[in-house]
Amino acid sequence: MTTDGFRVLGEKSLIEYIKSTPSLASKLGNELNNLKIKEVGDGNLNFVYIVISPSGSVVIKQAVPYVRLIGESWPLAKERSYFEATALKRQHELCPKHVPEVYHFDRSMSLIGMRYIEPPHIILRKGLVSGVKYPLLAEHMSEFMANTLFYTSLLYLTTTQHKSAVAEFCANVEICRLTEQVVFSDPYKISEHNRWTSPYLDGDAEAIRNDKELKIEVAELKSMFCERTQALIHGDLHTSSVMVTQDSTQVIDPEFSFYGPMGFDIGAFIGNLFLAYFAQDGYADDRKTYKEWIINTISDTWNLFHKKFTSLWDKHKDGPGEAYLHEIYKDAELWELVKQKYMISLFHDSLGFAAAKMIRRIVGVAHVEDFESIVEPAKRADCERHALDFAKTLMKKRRNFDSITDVISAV
Ligand code: ADP
Ligand code: SR1
Ligand code: MG
Repeated sequence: MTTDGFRVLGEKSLIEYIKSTPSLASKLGNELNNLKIKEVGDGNLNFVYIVISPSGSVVIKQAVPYVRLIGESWPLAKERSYFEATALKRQHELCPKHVPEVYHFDRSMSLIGMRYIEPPHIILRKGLVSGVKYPLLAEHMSEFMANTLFYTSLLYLTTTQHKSAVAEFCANVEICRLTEQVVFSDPYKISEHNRWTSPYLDGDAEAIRNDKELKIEVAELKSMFCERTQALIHGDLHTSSVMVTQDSTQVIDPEFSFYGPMGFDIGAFIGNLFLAYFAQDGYADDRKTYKEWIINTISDTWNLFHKKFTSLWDKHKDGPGEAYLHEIYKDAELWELVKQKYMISLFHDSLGFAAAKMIRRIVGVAHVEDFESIVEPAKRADCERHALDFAKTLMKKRRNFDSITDVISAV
């Protein structure tokens, strides 16, 4: 045990912990003698245990003070767990259908107890690799993003409420710095952590490091990420942060949350769907119609988000939000113009961040199963190169796209 009361739990000590924690024991019906425990943490950072008793279940997630993917040589504040628990609770309030309930949080142990998202839920990325269609995905994800982003922005909050929330989440600084490094910096320079499908992509990785136009664009995106406190964002909304069935979508893992640019979440989700799209050509079976489904899902996600977000804005136009005071913007034509300007700028931000998230997964430290599951390196590199080329165009030319249909045409 460290002086701050933190100790890393294993399966045995976890049972003792649960026995002495009524809020967890009660979720297991207080039947604690034959618990089934399984560590399932396949993410990059933390340990996750599924705990099942004859009459209940719970998931326990513990942050350790380093990056699990790399090991203890890469320290990372375990205090990220506080921000994950706080964001999970807030997002659950704003979108209860799509965010698991938090049952318990222990700050000194960096430990969260939450709802077990039971099978047949699987991680969305795995479904995308297997070629499974999720007909409600765009509907659900647009709902999650519209609710969590709108209600935590100045379109809904007063500047006093917003500033105090911004101040609280500013302390999640270490994890933001990790994103600054691995998304916006490392892929554009030589870094010991970078890797790619070598030797096939050696030239492509070097071309990124020498691309002046791209570097100018990524600097703009990085400064937006660091400076813009637009809303409480999830901060890591890729396809492994979403669990799905045919009729349910659950968003997990908001430990990267802070007040940042909304486009970072929208871009993360859309960018990871594009990665899934470009990976399809590397799989053995025919994925033609599946690729069409992914493209339609990208398009529906943005269009539905646009519709839901602007509806919330209309609904609350004379509410507490202090960004656009009703008294000033009540003229119908002006109101439409204001919304159009806001949404097109958010669209361009989202495309830029989508591109940055794609590039980092191909030439940076953390890769994705979509490509990693393509065993033959030459084939994998071909798919990755198509994705990289598209991402570079998207980042550089994002302001030229007027609609998601234009973007799809460019694919
Ligand atoms: P990390 O922060 O390390 O990325 P995640 O939160 O992504 O960890 O969780 C890692 C894995 O644990 C997920 O891929 C998922 O399989 C499983 N998991 C996490 N939370 C839950 C949950 N509430 N219910 C069921 N499985 C979960
Ligand atoms: C060392 S980078 C690890 C990555 O995993 C998380 O899911 C985030 O995307 C982070 O960038
Ligand atoms: Mg994760």
